[in-house]
Amino acid sequence: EGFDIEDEFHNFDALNTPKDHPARNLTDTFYLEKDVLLRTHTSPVQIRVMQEYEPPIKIIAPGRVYRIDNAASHSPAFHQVEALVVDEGINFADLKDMLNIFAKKMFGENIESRIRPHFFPFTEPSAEIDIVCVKCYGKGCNVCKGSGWLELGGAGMVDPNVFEQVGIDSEKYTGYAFGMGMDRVAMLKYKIPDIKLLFENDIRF
Ligand code: 2NM
Repeated sequence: EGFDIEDEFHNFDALNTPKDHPARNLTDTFYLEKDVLLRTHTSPVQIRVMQEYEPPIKIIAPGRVYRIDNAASHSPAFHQVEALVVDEGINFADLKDMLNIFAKKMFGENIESRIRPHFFPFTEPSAEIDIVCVKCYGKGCNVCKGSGWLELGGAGMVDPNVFEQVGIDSEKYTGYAFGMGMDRVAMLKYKIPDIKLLFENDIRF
């Protein structure tokens, strides 16, 4: 676990996020003052661990994160869990295996999952993982917006530019990372219709 209050280096720069990336905007990120912000993901924990420790590294980083978003179905504070593995010889097959293991442990041995190409500044290649819709089992409905699939999280191989920012030799080491919104995972698993139910201190939650 790291800090809810971070600086731009650990939240954006070290994660290979361009200076003009929209996630840095005042309309997307809560700034307390210049160069002081509420972390928008738990990835700064991974950056701090990679700065302080030599590989092999295998960690999970759970915690609260903050994004400005006034959509009724979203919460300005929510929870992520991210995972990071860095060692010699870590490859995309290792990542796919771990994502499939995670999907099965969380949603049951018979869950169907798929991995789609995606883009993140901090991983290359990047992917998103979907599970088959927990409501309609793939037919298409209002929960999955007709697609039959639900997005579970993002993942990828750590970009060499990130290793360079934290002083890890990208010729020697490779790594994978993945992350997801735990509130969203809980909503899918327990069929909770509104994220705000998780923030009202109702003892049943
Ligand atoms: C995600 C998706 C993809 C990620 C990457 C890193 C780091 F620090 F190693 F570069 N930490 N977390 C990552 C990659 C997180 O969450 C949706």
